[in-house]
Amino acid sequence: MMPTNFNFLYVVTFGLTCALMTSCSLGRSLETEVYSNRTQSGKQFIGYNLYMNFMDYIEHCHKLGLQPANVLNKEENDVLTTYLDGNFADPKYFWLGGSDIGREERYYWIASLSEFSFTSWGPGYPNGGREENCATIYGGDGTWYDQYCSNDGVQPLCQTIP
Ligand SMILES: *[C@@H]1O[C@H](CO)[C@@H](O)[C@H](O)[C@H]1NC(C)=O
Ligand SMILES: [Ca+2]
Repeated sequence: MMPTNFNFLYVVTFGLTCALMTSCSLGRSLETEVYSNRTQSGKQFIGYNLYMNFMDYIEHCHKLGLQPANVLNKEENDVLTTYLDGNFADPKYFWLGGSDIGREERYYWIASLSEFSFTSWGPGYPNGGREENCATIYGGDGTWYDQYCSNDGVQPLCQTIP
């Protein structure tokens, strides 16, 4: 009797607490996560309806046992774009796990430190010089843009480790 009531109260309290917060520590089990289709390499992308800067984004993925997203070819960018366009509301700008910090104009993937091979930059991008050093993707059409790493209005995009 006692344990049952206690558990019920706990679940209700915890659920309400989480519902009132923009994020909660055990949010992963309560928040609905939609995974992308698998790419040919076997990985899946996972986007979140959260907004944060680049450093918090890298930490967000690692905390969940995931990697910041890296997009290695057109097939991966197409799978990702279909997923983002179909599952998220505009403006749907997401972080990619790539930066040119310390290597201006030579973007590399944070997870592997390898330089971008495939890219999907918008015409004229990246154009932010030393001010904008972190990569984003617009989910509406799969185009990439450089952005201030400190911008806290961009959504996190992680991937499973293939
Ligand atoms: C998986 O791929 C199909 C065919 O392209 C697409 O219609 C569907 O929306 C995709 N699912 C996700 C979750 O992206
Ligand atoms: Ca730059």
